[in-house]
Amino acid sequence: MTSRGRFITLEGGEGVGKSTNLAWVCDWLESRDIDIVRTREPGGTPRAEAIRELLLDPSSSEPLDDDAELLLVFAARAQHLSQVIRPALARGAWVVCDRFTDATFAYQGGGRGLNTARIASLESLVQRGLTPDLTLLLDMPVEEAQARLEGRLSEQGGQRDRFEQERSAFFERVREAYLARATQDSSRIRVVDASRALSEVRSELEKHLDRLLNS
Ligand code: Z5A
Repeated sequence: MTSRGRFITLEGGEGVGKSTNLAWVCDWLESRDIDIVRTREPGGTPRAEAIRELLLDPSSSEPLDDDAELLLVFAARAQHLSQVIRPALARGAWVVCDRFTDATFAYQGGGRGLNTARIASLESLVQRGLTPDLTLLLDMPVEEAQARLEGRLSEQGGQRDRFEQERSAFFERVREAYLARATQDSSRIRVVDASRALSEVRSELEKHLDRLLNS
């Protein structure tokens, strides 16, 4: 019988280096002959990507209700779990996902101030006990991360999405909520200081990946 694959998520506020390090994590695993599925939230399937567009669209004149935002995040997640994550894990692949439910507790719970018990009940409804095996939480001061993001925007252009248009206080609450969650679940969520040089960040990521690989 094929053993279930592992589920790894990368988390953190905007601009902390999730995309940059996710690519490196995938290369690291592939170089060890691990079958991986690289994906992201919100999104990961055509229908879930359509929900992502709705969530990130900064242009709409109609404000998005906070509860509608929360339900859309979980609707996308239900689709992603059934079409991509569960089948991949069942066939023994490792899933590497850019953000997952910790982001909902951080953004909708911390950032928007929604009741975390309600988020937890949607989590159990949609996930039915499935949680990541390892979460790498990239953490750094909000101002420094925003400066990195500014650098990327001025190099590559592009418009700020609906979340990126929030003020610093929102991202401070997001960061606090992430760190509080890491304290509650310290065996799964590993906090990595993302303000350091990439080589140092990666040697710490490698330590956590090695531990998971050998567990
Ligand atoms: N959201 C939500 O509200 N609820 C949920 O449940 C979920 C998501 C799942 C989309 O996420 C939005 O969805 C997100 C929360 C919400 N909004 N926000 N904000 P996303 O992941 O697509 O968007 P993002 O956080 O804005 O990602 P990002 O802007 O792509 O940032 P990043 O991936 O963390 O950073 P990066 O692109 O890898 O790095 C930024 C720059 O820094 C880049 O130029 C790098 O080359 C540079 N960099 C990276 N690391 C380093 C180091 N160590 N040194 C120097 N420079 C570095």
